Amino acid sequence: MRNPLSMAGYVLLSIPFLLTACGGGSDGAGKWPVLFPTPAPTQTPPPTPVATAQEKCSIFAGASLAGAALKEATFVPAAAGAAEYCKVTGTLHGTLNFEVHLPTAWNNKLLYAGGGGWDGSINIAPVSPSGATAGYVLVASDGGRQGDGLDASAFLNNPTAQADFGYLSIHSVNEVTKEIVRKRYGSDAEFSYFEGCSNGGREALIQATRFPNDFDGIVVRAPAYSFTELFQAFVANGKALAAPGGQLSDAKVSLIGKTVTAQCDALDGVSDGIVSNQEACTFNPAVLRCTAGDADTCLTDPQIATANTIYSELKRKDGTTVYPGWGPGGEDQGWPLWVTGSAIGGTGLQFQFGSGLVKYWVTGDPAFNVLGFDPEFYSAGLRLAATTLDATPDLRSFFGQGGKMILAHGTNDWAISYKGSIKYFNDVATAVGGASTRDASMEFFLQPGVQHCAGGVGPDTVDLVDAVAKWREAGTKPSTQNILATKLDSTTKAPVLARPLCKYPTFPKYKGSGDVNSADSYSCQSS
Ligand SMILES: [Ca+2]
Repeated sequence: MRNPLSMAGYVLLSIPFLLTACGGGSDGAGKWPVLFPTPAPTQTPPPTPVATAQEKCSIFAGASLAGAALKEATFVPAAAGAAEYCKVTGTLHGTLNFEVHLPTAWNNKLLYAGGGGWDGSINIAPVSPSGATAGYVLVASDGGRQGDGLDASAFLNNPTAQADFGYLSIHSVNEVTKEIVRKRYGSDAEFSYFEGCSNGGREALIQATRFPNDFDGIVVRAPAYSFTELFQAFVANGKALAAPGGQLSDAKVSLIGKTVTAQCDALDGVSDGIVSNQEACTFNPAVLRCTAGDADTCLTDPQIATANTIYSELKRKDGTTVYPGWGPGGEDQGWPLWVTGSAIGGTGLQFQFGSGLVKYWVTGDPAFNVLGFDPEFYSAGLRLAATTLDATPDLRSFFGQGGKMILAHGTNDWAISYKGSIKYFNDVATAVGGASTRDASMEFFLQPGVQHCAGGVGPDTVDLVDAVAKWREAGTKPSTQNILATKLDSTTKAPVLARPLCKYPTFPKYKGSGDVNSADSYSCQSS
């Protein structure tokens, strides 16, 4: 479907206009010499009118393109420092919705922003600051279902929804977006990037492994790359909390958080409230055991058991590891939302997500008692779910096409453990033929004191889209780019502290002097 104001339409409309201007028309060719005496003056034809950015936007409204039904096409003028762009929305097979932003001042590149939770809505705001400001075509989608990001009921006996959420939606929408880009700009994106956190980090790794040619560079933040293993750990933590006496009040959680900070903060050379030497931080909840009755200043044995479940590896009956467990730090900020649920007046998000997988994907029973779930009894169902949901560490094809990957994870993440990312990073080395092969195309950064995707006491703002683009386009490894992680004031958005972003396994260590909030006062060290 073409709009009459498209470029082609202008050319057709302008022919009669040219003839009229030259005095031509129906008088016949014989009169032309009269109109053009010798020597003929130089004739400058009127310029071919160029469609405005608004007109180039409007052609997408209601159009069918590459199997997608496009809906809205809205021209959004520049405002509050944001450049003007064309917002296009659309849907594939009625249930997979997407949104594309086409900037008028395009940098010839594309950035796909990953989703979160069980998706259900579109969040097109990139995590990295340059994603929104550098002129990228932005793309985002809803994973193939609509509604609350905690609700997995759409996946019950629904292979289309399962496949879209599991591995297909990003690739499908990306194919449509390529056509939109060609139509809008007359050329393909020179480079395409993907950035996602949480489930969006899983999507990033699914793309890299299943569709290795879709993106030139991928930023993977706090990835839920193994839904089935992570969610088994969620259920195990929920069972521990639900055991008699196993729940933890906010006062107890605060006690744990403060104890960890007191024990580990100075291991990085400065008591600034941020535990940066995470590797050296060990915490045994039993040090808080009550000796004279239950009180807010101590933990009972069932409460210690809950904490130990969370901090320990989750193992099968045969002793093999399902999930590496969580490291200590930031409990007082993360547990009320993710673990105990006090921040949301009910069940923690961990158990809610775990319940969704058990009820709607593995057992197929919405009434299933998740506290009674035995993963080993349902091992076949979990394995089947893993074939749709989980990413492998085999990045050979992605690396082979020149793809570059940055993996980053906050050490105070109480949704997804940074230890899972360490495991993934190690597994990639095995899968691609060694650490040196991996390190030529992938770098990994821990983010001290950062909670899930953002927030926490640590510096949580870091531009990894800019970093991966420099790596892919200029060959500069992120670890040589002097990347800073900053913490922004929640109101003014001004940086209040900065640290060097340190490549795993190093951490920012205080030099012993200088402003504790300045990155110059730190260097990346491994001990
Ligand atoms: Ca510290």
